[in-house]
Amino acid sequence: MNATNDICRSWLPFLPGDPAETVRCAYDMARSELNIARESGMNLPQIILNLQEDMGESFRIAKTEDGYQVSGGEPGVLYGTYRLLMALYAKEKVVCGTTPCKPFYGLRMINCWDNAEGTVERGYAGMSLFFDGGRLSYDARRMRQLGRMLASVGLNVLCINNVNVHDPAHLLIEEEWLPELARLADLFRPFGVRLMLSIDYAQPIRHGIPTADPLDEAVQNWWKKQAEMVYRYVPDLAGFLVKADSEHRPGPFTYGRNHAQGANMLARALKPFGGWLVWRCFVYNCMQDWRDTQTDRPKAAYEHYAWLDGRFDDNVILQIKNGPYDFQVSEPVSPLLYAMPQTHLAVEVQLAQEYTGQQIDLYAMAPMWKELFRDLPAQKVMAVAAVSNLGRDWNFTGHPFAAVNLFTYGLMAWWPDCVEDSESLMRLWVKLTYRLSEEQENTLVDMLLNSRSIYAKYAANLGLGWMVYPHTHYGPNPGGYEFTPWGTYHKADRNGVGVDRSDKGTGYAQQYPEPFQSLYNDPAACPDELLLFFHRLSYDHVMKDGRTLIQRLYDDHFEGLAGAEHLAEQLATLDLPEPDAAEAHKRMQQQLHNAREWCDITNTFFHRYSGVEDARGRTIYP
Ligand code: GCW
Repeated sequence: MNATNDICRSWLPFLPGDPAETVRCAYDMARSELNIARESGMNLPQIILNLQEDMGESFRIAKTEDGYQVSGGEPGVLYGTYRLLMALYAKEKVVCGTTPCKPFYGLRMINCWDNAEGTVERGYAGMSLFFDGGRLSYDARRMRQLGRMLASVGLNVLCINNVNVHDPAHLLIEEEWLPELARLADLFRPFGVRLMLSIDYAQPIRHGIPTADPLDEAVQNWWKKQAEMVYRYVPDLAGFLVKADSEHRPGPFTYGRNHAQGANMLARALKPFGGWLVWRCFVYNCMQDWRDTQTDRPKAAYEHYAWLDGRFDDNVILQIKNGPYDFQVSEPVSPLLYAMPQTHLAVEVQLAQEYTGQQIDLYAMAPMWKELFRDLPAQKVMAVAAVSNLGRDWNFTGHPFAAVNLFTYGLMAWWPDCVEDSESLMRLWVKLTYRLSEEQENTLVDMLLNSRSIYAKYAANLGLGWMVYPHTHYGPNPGGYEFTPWGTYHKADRNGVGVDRSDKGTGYAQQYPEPFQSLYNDPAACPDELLLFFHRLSYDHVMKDGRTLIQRLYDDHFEGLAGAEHLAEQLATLDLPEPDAAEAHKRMQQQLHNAREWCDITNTFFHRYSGVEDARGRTIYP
């Protein structure tokens, strides 16, 4: 489908067309966006913009006699303008006050997993927005629209390339590609969005240096020289993002060095330019022998990093996935996030719905982040990153409702407390995106609110994960990961299912501080949604609600399927504009098929092992 001005609207339909092309700074962008809103017919009161450089990213909205005054720095004044416009359009209360609205996290990042040839790893919204045919290739108009979307929810860092740096994306930091990269950075600058680049740890080897050892002087000097060149073209680059010693990527382990030595070497090259070195902690043995019962993958990150606390330079940020495994539906918060009080940390979430329905099945994430932010040691984490759900599709996110995840992520990254009220956040997205009757608006909000638990019930209940097709990660394959080298086993057999990660098992629960350690260690205390993540239980184990484990497995799967059917009924009642309606309906048919497959296959799988009949006599296929 071709993108037209009307269609590329994300949640900003009151700003039709494109942000102005000639604008160079956030203050001018704010003025220009106000004009666009006025010209679109929005009935705006008088709005005065007051640039106060020292306010930086913060903004303050004050009521005046005839309207509002938005004060803020570069780009705060633009953030404030978008917030005000959105509140007025959605007819929500404008939050005015004397204290400036400040972001909780300094770096609010989007990580794109885009490859230079134009594909997107785990991308479900079409090809890359930034690359094609082995080079940087983008539509400047869409870049400005993306800048507008990101700034409207306060996101400020965009890493454009995959952490798996496949050739020729390594050229992004080489002179050949830098002029084009500089042009891209210019497009995002007026939105307060800074670019970031994923780099290949072993890049010096491509330049005749025989090693990538972080303690080697030639390696250190190469990175210094390279950083200096990159910053000559893009002086405000946010920094480098690195996946090292992870899933076959090169890293310091090859040279007998630890990750503080590796990260600090790169950080020192960036330091003179104010750049951050963001180092991912997704390090584990991806070549595990399934016969090996000593190794427990969720323990890996803590074992690799916790002891290094305090040894990282002050411009290093360790980026830790929200859970210890890998973006499964239900995971506890990674224990590493509690274990490094003297190190800058970022938490990484995944908007791309790799394990959560692939932008086909409905899955709104705010309720999940609510749990994450409730349990996160807030003062110790200084940045957030999200794996992007964006692509070249007409609406950026494939499923028109998947945009709610980018939207709520941005607001949450600004002010995590707001996820407490996931419902209002999602309602705001609905109001901004569609013009629905009150009843239909409530229906869509209800669908979004329930979508996660519905998906979890049919696809991954009680903390089970990995029952998917290997590699593609869509659809049920309960034994799919059991005998693979990925360390991802639920070990279902005729006696029970789950892994004992308590002090009597792998000891993973011991990596947590209290109160989490005791909570997770004891099956009687452990929350249901994490039960089989932490414990191995027999099918006749009696759950908190009095049902047996096997009955709960059956019930949840039937309820999940019924939930998906209800979502389809609800969708049918909505008057959505095209092409949203067609796109949402098409995907809903796929979701229904998927939910049925999950329900039937998983129930049959457990029935075959347990030999226990469903107490309610529903059909479980032999
Ligand atoms: O979950 C895995 C994904 C990989 C991804 C990796 C990571 C970019 O399946 O596609 O690689 O995580 O986060 O590095």
